[in-house]
Amino acid sequence: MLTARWASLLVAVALLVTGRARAETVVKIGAALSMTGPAAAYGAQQKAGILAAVEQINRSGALKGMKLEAVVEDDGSTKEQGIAVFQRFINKDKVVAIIGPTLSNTAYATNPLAQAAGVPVVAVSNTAPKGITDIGDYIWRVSLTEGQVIPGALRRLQARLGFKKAGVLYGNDDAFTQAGYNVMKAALEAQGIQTLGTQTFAKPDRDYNAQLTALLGQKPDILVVSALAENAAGIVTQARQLGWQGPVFGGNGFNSPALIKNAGPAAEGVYVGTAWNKVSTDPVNQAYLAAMTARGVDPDQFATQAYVGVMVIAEAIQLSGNKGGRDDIRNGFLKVKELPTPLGRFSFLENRDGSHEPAVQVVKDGKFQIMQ
Ligand code: 1QQ
Repeated sequence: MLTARWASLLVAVALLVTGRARAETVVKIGAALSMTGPAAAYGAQQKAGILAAVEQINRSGALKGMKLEAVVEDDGSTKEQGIAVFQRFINKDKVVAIIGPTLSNTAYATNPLAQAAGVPVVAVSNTAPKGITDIGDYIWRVSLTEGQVIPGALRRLQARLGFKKAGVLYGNDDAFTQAGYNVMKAALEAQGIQTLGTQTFAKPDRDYNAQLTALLGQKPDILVVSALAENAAGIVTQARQLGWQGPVFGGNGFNSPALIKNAGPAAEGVYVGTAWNKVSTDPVNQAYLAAMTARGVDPDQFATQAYVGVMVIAEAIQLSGNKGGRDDIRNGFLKVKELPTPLGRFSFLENRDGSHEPAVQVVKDGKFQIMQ
């Protein structure tokens, strides 16, 4: 009788003969994403984008003899947890690249660790213009910065709506909301839009009535807000409750369907510059949408940017002669040019920030619609 040991040996021999047992080299990527805390609205979408891209690339066989594996960990939307996750990725999991962390605020604290260890980082949602890719030559970014999106979006919006006076509200305890505010302030000035008043809040705040009452009392034509999605929903809801019917222009924090879900009809008339034109008829975008739908995911900008983060890593591996080490990937990034992605043709700029065409969207009939 064939013993179990003999049977497994025979299977092993058969697999060797057919070549199927030849182990593929595993290329391990760490993803530090906010699954909990104030940025949790973005993390679930980012995870979905990463898993979809990893599965598609592995199935395509593009990385000959190699297989991508994503290790997803929760950065908790905080610097402290982000640092712990990065340390684990660098020293224990020995990943070859890191995607994330979700917030710029966290990235300021985590990315110097990766830079020092020579582990390439791909930021897929950090939009603070300064202090991210400046950290060093291992830090790269797919997400467009507020500086790349807001001035153009505000110009287009002013041409359409013709506003002249703004009330401004921003979060003063977060690197992204502060950086977004600085960009908004400069863009308003550059366009000759008068800022009647400026108010602040912090992430734990839930009541914005005092700030909104002060701003609305000055009779602005538009409210300009830099906030993460959770605060943004409360701000928009309370502004409508105070009788504000005018437009609200938000920064990147507003680019989440969580805003619409939580604010409901109050979100109608919210405008936001976005890195992703969801309705683009480009075949790469259409194929991406179909693949995500087949997985039961309705992707937002954050899912799409995370998906492109994995695509860019896979492209870098191929461009470095199908080598998947930390330096191979970093050196491969230097060669990524005009890569067709759902975000459009993607290239890295000399400062390692990303470059592609942005768009403007408006909440209409309960969903984001691209402003034509
Ligand atoms: C940042 C952001 C957030 C709104 C998205 C996660 O852009 O922290 O830079």
